[in-house]
Amino acid sequence: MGVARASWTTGLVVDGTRARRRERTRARAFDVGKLAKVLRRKTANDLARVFNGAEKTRERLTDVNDILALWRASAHEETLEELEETLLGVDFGPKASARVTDGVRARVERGECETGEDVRRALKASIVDVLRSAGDSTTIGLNEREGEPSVIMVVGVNGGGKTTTLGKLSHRFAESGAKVMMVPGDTFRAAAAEQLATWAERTGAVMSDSPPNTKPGAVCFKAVDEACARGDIDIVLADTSGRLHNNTQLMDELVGVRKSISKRMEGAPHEVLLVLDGTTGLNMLNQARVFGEAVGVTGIILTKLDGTARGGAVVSVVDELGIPVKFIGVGEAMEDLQSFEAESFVDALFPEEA
Ligand SMILES: Nc1nc2c(ncn2[C@@H]2O[C@H](COP(=O)(O)OP(=O)(O)O)[C@@H](O)[C@H]2O)c(=O)[nH]1
Ligand SMILES: [Mg+2]
Repeated sequence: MGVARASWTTGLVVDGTRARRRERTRARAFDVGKLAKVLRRKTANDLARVFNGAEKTRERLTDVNDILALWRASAHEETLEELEETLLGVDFGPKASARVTDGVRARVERGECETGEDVRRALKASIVDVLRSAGDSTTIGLNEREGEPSVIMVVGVNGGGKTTTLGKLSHRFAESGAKVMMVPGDTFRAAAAEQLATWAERTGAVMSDSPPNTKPGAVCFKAVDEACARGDIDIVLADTSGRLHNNTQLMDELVGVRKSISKRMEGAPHEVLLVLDGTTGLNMLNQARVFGEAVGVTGIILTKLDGTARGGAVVSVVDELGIPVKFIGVGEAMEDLQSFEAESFVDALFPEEA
């Protein structure tokens, strides 16, 4: 991996016609399957960061150890109720807490839980079941048509972390050898394009450019057009507005942006990622539903898990919306975006006792 990656990255900074032609050849050779594999492999290395990111939620969950220390299979109902309470305390929400606890109860009743440690394993397995029920978290949809870029649209309310996440995604794609174009589709906030341009510079991405006062749909249409014409772009990352004068207007605009992208490229966008602020816990659910219905969200990115004891909301969001979490944000730095893998996440919440 090291050598291939190095040559990719080098290709991103050289300029001039020959270099560009070379990049184009590389872009064609760019292998979607390979990228998916890289993203998956990264997951394993991510555990430590997830671990730190989930610290506050984990602290709150140490109650589980105390509860399980008193485990007696003959009096399990009471313990299961206490477990459910603990899950509620980290924002699993009533529905997901009940579903997880039911999963544990089923395992207990099948005779799989003799000891407290067995129950702990059952609890973790039950949470993993819920997290996996919404589909595959570990892959992202990419364009499989040769020579064409993949288009990823990022949506969510203001302040949730969209633009920052775009920067982190750009970094991650660049690390995997992809050439990225960023699209300033948030035309509502004056400083949004500048913020995105800073991220583009920092991560070696191309920034698409539109004349002032271009409508967001047209900004995105033109960007996809430009990416196709250049021939060296692998991933187009489109930022969008998180606030307009009212919600209906915002949703109409996002639907319009989506349509403009599809109009320029059949099958695009290949992913519509919804960025949700993890610190808002269960409050994010309604918001998520509105976006989900309007623009057909294909994956969730939960940000700011580093600053919250409400990390359990991940489970609730997946359960309620049936949409997989694909990445989590665990800090403000470029590296602080982690692939979401159910088992690693649950291991981070319930580490093995030393
Ligand atoms: N601690 C922490 N802060 C984050 C994370 N993601 C974004 N932020 C911060 O949240 C604030 C809003 O982010 P921004 O990307 O501008 O949100 P947008 O309005 O949705 O585009 C910024 O101060 C970011 O640095 C994260 O995962 N952890
Ligand atoms: Mg923004």
